[in-house]
Amino acid sequence: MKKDTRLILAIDETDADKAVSIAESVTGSIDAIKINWPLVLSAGPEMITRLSRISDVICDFKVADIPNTVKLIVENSVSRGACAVIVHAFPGSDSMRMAVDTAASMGASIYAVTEMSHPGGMEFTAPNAEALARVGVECGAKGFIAPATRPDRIAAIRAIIGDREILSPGVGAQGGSAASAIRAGADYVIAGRAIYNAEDPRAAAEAISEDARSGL
Ligand code: NUP
Repeated sequence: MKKDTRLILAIDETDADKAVSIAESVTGSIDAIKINWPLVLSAGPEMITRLSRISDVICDFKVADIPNTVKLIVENSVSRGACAVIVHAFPGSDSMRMAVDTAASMGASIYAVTEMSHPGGMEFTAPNAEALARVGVECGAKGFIAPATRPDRIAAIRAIIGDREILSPGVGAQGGSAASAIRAGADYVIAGRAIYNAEDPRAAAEAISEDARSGL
């Protein structure tokens, strides 16, 4: 994955052609595209392949399952063109290790969710975020998801994971600041609605990326 703009676009736009045209319009202004269930369910898993011709694609499937099911989901995502898959750490180290080993055998990477960015993330993920990060470190995750809405928590996760990567969602629509997230230790910020709902997605992406880089 490039590390030029420090910005990952979350495309939760559910219209396939619109999603592709937004992806094309922001080429060069983002480092990767993250897709999630809304687009895959509405436009089909071939969207992974279609978007992977435009940019690196991270599948945010937040996989939380037994090792065999994790393996099948990661294999399928990577064989369709994903360079990385996001998984939950709470199913435990056997599931996490299976995710990491499966991705690694195909030249891809795994990112593990720690504390989630929405208010409900305080209920269950926040009290367990450090332990979730430790599972990811022990099992070889390439990086972690930590909330731009709570930059102090990015710093807390950074203290546990050393130089592994942090991708930070919650910028824009959820109220987080790109500069603060990067300043707290994130490598990349993730933004969705603030870009794909903007009148000029490219200009919106460039503004967020500039803000992110100002935090370096
Ligand atoms: O903690 C998380 N928060 C979060 O928003 C973990 C995530 N993976 N996400 C995802 O990031 C969320 O599912 C969505 O795809 C994107 C944020 O989108 P937006 O709030 O910028 O529109």
